[in-house]
Amino acid sequence: MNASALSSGDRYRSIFISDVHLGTRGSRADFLADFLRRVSCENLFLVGDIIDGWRLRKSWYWDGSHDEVLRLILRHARAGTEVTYIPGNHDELFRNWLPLGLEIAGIRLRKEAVHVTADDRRLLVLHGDEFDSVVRYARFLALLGDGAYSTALVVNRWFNAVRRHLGYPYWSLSAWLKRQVKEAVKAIDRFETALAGEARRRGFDGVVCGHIHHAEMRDVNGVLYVNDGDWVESCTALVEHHDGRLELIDWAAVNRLSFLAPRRTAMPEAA
Ligand SMILES: [Mn+2]
Repeated sequence: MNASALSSGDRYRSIFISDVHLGTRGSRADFLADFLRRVSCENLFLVGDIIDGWRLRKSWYWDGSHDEVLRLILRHARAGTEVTYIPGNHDELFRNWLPLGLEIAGIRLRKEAVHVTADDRRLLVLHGDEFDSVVRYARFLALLGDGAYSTALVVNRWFNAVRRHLGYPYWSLSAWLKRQVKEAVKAIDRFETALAGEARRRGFDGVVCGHIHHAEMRDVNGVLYVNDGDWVESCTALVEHHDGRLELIDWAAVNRLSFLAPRRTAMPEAA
């Protein structure tokens, strides 16, 4: 056992996180730093889109909490945690380095990984953008929570009041949104089915992925599908307990963190 003694907080066998999008203003790096400071694990899987390299070219946002996330990952690695970084489509510049079999500061770079749980389940770990062709609308659902929908109905009323005033016929924003949501739900289902199917074809008991910013753990035709979510629209991680039990943690909900609160840009603590 080489669980890192980094923190007096919760100790897990494994932790899976993805879609942190460091380098963008939307990243809740402050919440993730808080999480990483308070947990320890033997295996840490970074399941893609940790750093947002696409946006790096256009706009760039970085503050102390983004630094802190990288520092904490390195500290976990130094404390004995096996860290595996699977690049996603937003940090795909790292994919160019995959053939080198690169290992930086104890962090292994892999296109995908295999994880065997304590209760002997073989899991395929990959980001998931390879299956994008089936999931075009999924981002929409993540953006459209219940609150957004009721707001949309109010907006719809005003919108149509203006249209009426200008002599245009009624156009139902809510019906349009409902159609979009239905498409998004179908797209997420296609994504989940495709990834579970891939795991089954290759003889795995399950698959762990990210990419669509939609945390989920469910059985898909006898194969376990797990999506560890994101740290932009929600704050979710997948953890494996020491007996192999898998659990999705909603860090924002557990700690009552508000997404409306200003981002904390606290200076990193002394190492
Ligand atoms: Mn992605």
